[in-house]
Amino acid sequence: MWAQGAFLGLMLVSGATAMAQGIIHVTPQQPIYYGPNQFQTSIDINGDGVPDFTLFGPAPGTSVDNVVLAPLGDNSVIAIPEPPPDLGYLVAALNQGTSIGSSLDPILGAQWYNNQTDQFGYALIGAMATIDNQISVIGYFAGQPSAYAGFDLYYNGANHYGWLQIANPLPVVAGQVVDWAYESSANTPILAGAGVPEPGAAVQLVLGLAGVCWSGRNGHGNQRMPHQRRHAGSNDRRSGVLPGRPSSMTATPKAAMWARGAVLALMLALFTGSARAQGTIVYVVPQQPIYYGPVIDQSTDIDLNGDGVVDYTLISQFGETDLQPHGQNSMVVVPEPPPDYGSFVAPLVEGDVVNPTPSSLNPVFAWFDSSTDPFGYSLIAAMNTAGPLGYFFDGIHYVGLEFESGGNFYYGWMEIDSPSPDVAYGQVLGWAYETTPNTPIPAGAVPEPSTLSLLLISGAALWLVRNRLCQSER
Ligand SMILES: [Ca+2]
Ligand SMILES: [Ca+2]
Repeated sequence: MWAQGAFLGLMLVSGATAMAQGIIHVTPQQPIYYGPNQFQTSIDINGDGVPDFTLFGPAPGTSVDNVVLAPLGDNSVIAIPEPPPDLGYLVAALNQGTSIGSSLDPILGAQWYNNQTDQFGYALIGAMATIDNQISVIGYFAGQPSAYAGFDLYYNGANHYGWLQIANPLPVVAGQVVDWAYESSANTPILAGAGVPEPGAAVQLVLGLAGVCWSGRNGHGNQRMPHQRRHAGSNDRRSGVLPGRPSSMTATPKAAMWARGAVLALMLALFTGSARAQGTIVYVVPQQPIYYGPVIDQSTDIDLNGDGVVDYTLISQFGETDLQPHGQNSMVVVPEPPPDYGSFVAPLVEGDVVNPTPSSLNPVFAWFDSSTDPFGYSLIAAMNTAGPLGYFFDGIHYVGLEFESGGNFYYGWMEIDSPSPDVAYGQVLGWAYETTPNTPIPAGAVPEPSTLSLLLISGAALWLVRNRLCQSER
């Protein structure tokens, strides 16, 4: 609220005309997460102190896990009636660029929904139910990294159209309201996603070098990846020595990510020998996002060092996600005290040094022991009737790793983003390991060669890659 006020204040100062008529864009100060758990969040679109929509779940009296959006007052949201015999409405998930206005002709089957439209007073973002042991999900947002809900904000006796961006990348009903915008001019249509300010100069600088040749060519970039992989010497993920740490994967366009992979490949090819001699850290960002969630029956094999031998498997099964080490590999866990069995993966914070004695970090930490563990894996996060289980909620955590390769043991870390405070889902952002055996590594640490050589290396590599790829583009 405060930030929003400050933002509006800034706009008043810097662009009074834009304020008088135009699109107002708002990024909430606190992330607005949702999941099929008890919660209620009021959204005040225009920051006037009057809530305009309520996001909550599960709706009272319903037997499924659902999340709904209720328009308050005279506000409305674009929704699609459920097919008979079901009752109710589903919030429409619009693509970027969809026109939101009084006429909804271009949006098949959709209509404006307000709290007088039916007996419920809300439309579903999504719902999950277990039918014959199978999870069934309804709603239009599940599995969409970015989609828009269109709304009509009614104030000063007029309609003001706008959009809410929702990120719900997994096929579950859990996600986040990212931001929103609305037309301050009455009765003026808005395009979904329109009105977001250009990224700041600093961000463009960071991305600029890598993206200089490939921006806007995401589709082509993907096609060339197999060729580049041969240079990287790894199957399907990038590995290498990174000069810096990305603040977030999602903040980096795919093209820039890909370019970085190319840079890493070259850096590895050219400088691996000397880097190894110093003892160094290899940092890996997976090429494909590794998501996990409570209702996805899937496993993801993780080959930390790209040698073709799977080191860990991330197992998502009904209700929980687990980490399974292979061979003599292990990770830092919190063993459950008897009479309970098993363990939870320990949530290391940045800077915790992964070392032979995890209890030095916390007395309850220990290495996972597959010779005595009854399951063979450790729990990352789960949801059950008692609530959330495990430690991977509410932000970034690290897993401390010890893995074996070629008869030697190496320490490493894995970074996991678990955005929700109580819904067990998230993403493995990346991992790193020490290339010198038996050498402790601080969680979150990435390679730090000497500044000068780093600059030379990255400059040379970037130049080479740029030229190579720009030429091949022609
Ligand atoms: Ca309001
Ligand atoms: Ca491996």
